[in-house]
Amino acid sequence: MGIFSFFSKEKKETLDKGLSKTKENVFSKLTRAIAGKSKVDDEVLDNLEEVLITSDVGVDTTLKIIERIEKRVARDKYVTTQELTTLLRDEIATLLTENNTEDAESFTVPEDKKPYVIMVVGVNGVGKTTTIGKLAYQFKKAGKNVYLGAADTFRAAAVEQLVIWSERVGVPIVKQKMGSDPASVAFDTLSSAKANGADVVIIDTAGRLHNKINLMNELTKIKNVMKKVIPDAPHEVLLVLDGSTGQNAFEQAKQFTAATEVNALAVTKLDGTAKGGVVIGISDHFRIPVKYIGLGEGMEDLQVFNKKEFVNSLFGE
Ligand SMILES: Nc1nc2c(ncn2[C@@H]2O[C@H](COP(=O)(O)OP(=O)(O)OP(=O)(O)O)[C@@H](O)[C@H]2O)c(=O)[nH]1
Ligand SMILES: [Mg+2]
Repeated sequence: MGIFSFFSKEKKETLDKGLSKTKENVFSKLTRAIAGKSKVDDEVLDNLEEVLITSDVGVDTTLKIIERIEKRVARDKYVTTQELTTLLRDEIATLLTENNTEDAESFTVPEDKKPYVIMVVGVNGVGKTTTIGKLAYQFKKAGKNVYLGAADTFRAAAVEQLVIWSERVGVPIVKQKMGSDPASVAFDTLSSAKANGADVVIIDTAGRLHNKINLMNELTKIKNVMKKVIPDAPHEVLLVLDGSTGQNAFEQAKQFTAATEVNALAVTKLDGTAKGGVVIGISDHFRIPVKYIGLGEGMEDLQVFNKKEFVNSLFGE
C-alpha cells in the first residue's frame, strides 16, 4: 500500500451501499448477541461465534476471529460490549492482512507482459461475462488497449452477451459461431491482440459443459493453445464466485482451485445479499487474492478489493 489512499468518496459510497444488507444483518445479530450485557464475557463470545458463522464468514475463520477476541479480552481485562464492534473490525482487518496476499491498488496490469492475458473461469451464472465487461471498461478507462475473446461457445446467447459488452465499452472482440472450438477462439484472440499491440486480453469461458471433467479438460486445452501464441499465457486465471450464494461460493472456490490453477478471485453480487461475510472467509482461507468485488450490474460496479476498506465498510459506524 502506498502512502496515499486512493479510496475516493464515490468508491466508498458504492461499497457502503453494496454491503448495506450484509451490514444490517450483522449488526442486528450483534445487537441481539450483546443485549443486556455490558461486558464481553464467555456468553457474549459464544453468541458472537454464532453471529459470524450465520453471517457466512465460515467456521474456520470464525474460530480464528473468536480466538483473537478472547486474547484481547484476556489482556485488556475489561472490554465493554460497546467496544466489541471496533475490536471486531481491528481483529478481522489484522487477520486478513496476515494471509500474505497483497491488495491491488487499482485496475492495472503489469507493463512487461504485453498483452497481459486474463482467462476468466467459474460455474454458470456467477457473473463471468458481466465482470469481463466491467473490467474491460476499467482497463480502457486506464488507457489500455483491450481485446475480448468469446470462448464461451457452448451457450447460444453467450457470444451475443459479450458482443453487447464490447459495444458498450468500445473494445474489439474476437468471436466465432456458437459451437465452435473455444480453444480456437482463444488462439484467434491472442493472435489478433498480439498483432495489434493490445495491452490486455480477456477471455470468457463457458460455465457449463456436459460435466465437470469436461469443463476442466476444456480449460486446460484453452490454456495450452494460448501458449502457442504467447508462451507464458494466461498470466492470470480469474475465478469468479457468486457472493450471494454464501458458503456455496466458498465450496466452489475449493473445488475449482483443486482442479485447475487459479491465481485471482472475483466475488460478485455482493449488493442485494446479506451473505457478504463470505468474502472474509474466502480472503482468509485461500492463498489466492480476492482481487475484485462486484457490487451491481452496471459498468462502474466493480471494485478492486481492499481488505481494510471492506472491513471498515462492514463494521464502520
Ligand atoms: N446485482 C448484481 N448482479 C450481477 C453482478 N454480476 C453479475 N450480475 C448478474 O448476474 C447474472 C449472470 O451474470 P453473467 O455475467 O451472465 O454470468 P456468467 O458467469 O457469464 O454466466 P454463464 O455465461 O451462464 O456461465 C446477470 O444477470 C448479471 O447482470 C453483481 O455484481 N451484482
Ligand atoms: Mg457468461
